[in-house]
Amino acid sequence: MTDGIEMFPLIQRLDEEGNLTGELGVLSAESLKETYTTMRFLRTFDERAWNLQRQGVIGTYAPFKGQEAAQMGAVAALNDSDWLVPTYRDWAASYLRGVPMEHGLFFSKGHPSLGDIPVGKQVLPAQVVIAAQTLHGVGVAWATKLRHENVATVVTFGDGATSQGDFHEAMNFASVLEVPLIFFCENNQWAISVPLAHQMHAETIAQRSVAYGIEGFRVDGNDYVAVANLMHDLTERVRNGEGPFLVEAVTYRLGAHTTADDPGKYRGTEEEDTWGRRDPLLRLEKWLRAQGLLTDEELVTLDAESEQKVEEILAIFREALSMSPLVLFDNVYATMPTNLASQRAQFEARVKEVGA
Ligand SMILES: Cc1ncc(C[n+]2csc(CCOP(=O)(O)OP(=O)(O)O)c2C)c(N)n1
Repeated sequence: MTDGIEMFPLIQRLDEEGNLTGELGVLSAESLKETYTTMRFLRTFDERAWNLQRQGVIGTYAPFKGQEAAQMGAVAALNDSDWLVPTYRDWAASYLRGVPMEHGLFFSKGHPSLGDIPVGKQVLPAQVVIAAQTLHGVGVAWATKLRHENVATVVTFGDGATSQGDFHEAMNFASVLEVPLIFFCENNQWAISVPLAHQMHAETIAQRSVAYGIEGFRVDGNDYVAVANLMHDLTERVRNGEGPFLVEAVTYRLGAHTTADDPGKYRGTEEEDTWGRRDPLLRLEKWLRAQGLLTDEELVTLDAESEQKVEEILAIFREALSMSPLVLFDNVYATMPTNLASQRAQFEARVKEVGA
């Protein structure tokens, strides 16, 4: 049997003790401080979103705590004309591409603005159907190739998505068509309650690339320095027509699958503690402190600023909730069919009656 771990050794540049084991590469100490600031804000947002669900303010929410470095690294090298095709947990990646953070809350609330991508931002709305976006990613990348646009597309998905037929069709199609696409798997070890070992008999997801005749990579997904540098290289290479590629970012979902899940039912605290020590924020924090670039006082300021930003997002979100429920009928048909028009009229009467 092929030894996937030997064939695809884990690429790492910053270890969990915060020691550099490789070069900073395309990154600088200043840029890493900025990255850490953004990560800290994203963590604050994610934890607040969890609490908002508990308070009944939003519906089901899929936290990304622990996956910040993977998601931020996945898009680190993209420029304005490149595309991101994300899944439902990718609020950090989408935010960096210009999707306002309140969209994560709209999505949980079923708010009609959940898919309103700002004009000019090359991001698809979050996908819930597991692995479906891998096919959309191929479509986007193929379109850019046919138009000779010379742009890169990154499609993100979980380890569970690689057990779906869509993923394999997408890999095959992308490879045959040689599209400028990077398949970016956030291997967070669990597909809800199903561990990776119960999903596949292979040792790594990266080795799946071999079957499709493309190059694969396995990177420490909690190491922003490694992920960002790898994605920088691969983005350049897909622009040069060398793609597609498969990246397995080995990470961990530190929290529950969603706010409707209890991981205590299927995994132990020992595993969670081990991965807790590999937290992407911790290692970056350790490195920045060792460089004299981060102090306790600055952390207090960063937290206050993060809280302030989250409050601003919440204000926008609350304002958006005052929208009439009748907007559910907008943007479906250019000309509304009569049966829908009659349903709208009934609903409007009911809304008036109950005063919603
Ligand atoms: C086609 C399809 N089948 C089943 C589901 C139900 N479902 C929601 S999340 C999930 C697990 C996905 O795991 P993974 O791809 O590893 O992503 P993660 O949630 O860990 O980020 C499943 C099976 C779904 N959304 N779509």
